[in-house]
Amino acid sequence: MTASDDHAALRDLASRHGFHVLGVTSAEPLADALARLEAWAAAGHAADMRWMTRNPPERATPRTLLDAVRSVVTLAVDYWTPAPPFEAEGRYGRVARYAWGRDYHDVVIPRLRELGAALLDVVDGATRFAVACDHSPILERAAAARAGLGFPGKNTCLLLPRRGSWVFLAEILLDAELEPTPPAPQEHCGTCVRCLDACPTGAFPAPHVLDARRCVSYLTIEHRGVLPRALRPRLGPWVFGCDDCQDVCPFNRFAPLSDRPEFAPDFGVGPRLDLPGLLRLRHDDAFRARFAGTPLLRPKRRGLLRNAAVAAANVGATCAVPALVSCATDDAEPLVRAHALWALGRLDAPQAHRLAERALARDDDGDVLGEARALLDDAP
Ligand code: B12
Ligand code: SF4
Ligand code: SF4
Repeated sequence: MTASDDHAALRDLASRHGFHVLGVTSAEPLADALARLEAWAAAGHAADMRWMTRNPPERATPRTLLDAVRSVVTLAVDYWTPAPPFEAEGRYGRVARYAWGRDYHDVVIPRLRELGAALLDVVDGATRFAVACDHSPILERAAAARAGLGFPGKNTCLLLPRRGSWVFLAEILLDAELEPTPPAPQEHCGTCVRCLDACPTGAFPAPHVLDARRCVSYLTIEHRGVLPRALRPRLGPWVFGCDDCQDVCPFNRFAPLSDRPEFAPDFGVGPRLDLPGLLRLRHDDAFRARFAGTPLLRPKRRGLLRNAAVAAANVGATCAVPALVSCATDDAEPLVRAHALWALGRLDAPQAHRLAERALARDDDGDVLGEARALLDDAP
């Protein structure tokens, strides 16, 4: 393949390695996106994700990942699979679609490496490549937008023509020059504001800007500490991630069915989790065994049980009261004890008050004591 390459041949090769969309952009820094990232970081919208704010120019410069980079191949993988509409039925918490099956990093990254090696065979002058998917310091949406894969929605997700946003993004950086793919057909959100209206926590201070401090996805996956008390009721049934701003997007009506079986519910936890069962996972080993190979390991047991306690209160899961009592009484993690107390305050107030008094007498963790005091202060 020559430098004035054949994009159709590249697309064919990518599709044989499991990638549904391919674009190419130059190795130039992503200047506009850098300005947006810097403004986002300066406004505090990155919350506690310090890796996002430590060195913005690095994330906007493809050379960070491969010194000799000359082209960036951007890729998208469909992950939409069908499922019945979510029903909490007074006992289930909700899982974001991207996490229904196997952890996408484990599925996508090995295929990226294989495709990278295949590109070395066919692209003239290519001798080295680097791969990126999610964790690497590169602004993936901005790189993909510049390669013409799609356009940024008001919900900040990259929307792909005829696909929508249910895609994972990934990149292969190459030390050979490839012709960039043309920009995507001019499409945009127009006057639509459905995602802004649908966000349960008001996490969009403006169109195209997400404040992670209020985002359910951030709070349930990345945030390590206590969930802000005022936002807890707004987390609704979400126990891991959130799809509200994508579920309402009209572009997502066109999402094709993913042909990757690994993303289907059968390969992971599926769209909902039994909250009493989750709250009974009282040891880290049992937690790791239950969620091995899925993205739900990320918040660790203490984070997921924290979320489960809040979701249990929000969906009125009185069937989870015995498990919550046990968590509030003797879970090894203060984070779990604190949120279990809060949830019991909504589901079984007399029991919660007894446990709050017990905590004040016996617990020594500041978060648990704070939760116990708040419960007793709020008591009628
Ligand atoms: C940090 C992060 C998060 C944070 C912050 C999200 C955010 N909106 O910034 C949290 C934890 C909240 C999060 C949530 C989710 N994430 Co996330 N996340 C990332 C990560 C690691 C970095 C994103 C980032 O740089 N944010 C900083 C802001 C400033 O940049 P940005 O949102 O990318 O916006 C850029 C462009 O869109 C452009 N831009 C933005 N607005 C406008 C407007 C105009 C007019 C123009 C021209 C350009 C433009 O400039 C921006 C700066 O580069 C990326 C992976 C990566 N390495 O890039 C995945 C990534 C963005 N996440 C992804 C996913 C799947 C999700 C969730 C759907 C998961 C879920 N269901 O819970 C949600 C979606 C929430 C949402 N509405 O964004 C996918 C998104 C795929 C897609 N189609 O867009 C990515 C790309 C991971 C991947 N490899 O597939 N995520
Ligand atoms: S993921 Fe949920 S909480 Fe976050 S911005 Fe979208 S709708 Fe709002
Ligand atoms: S819901 Fe409407 S405004 Fe939001 S991203 Fe989709 S098209 Fe754009």
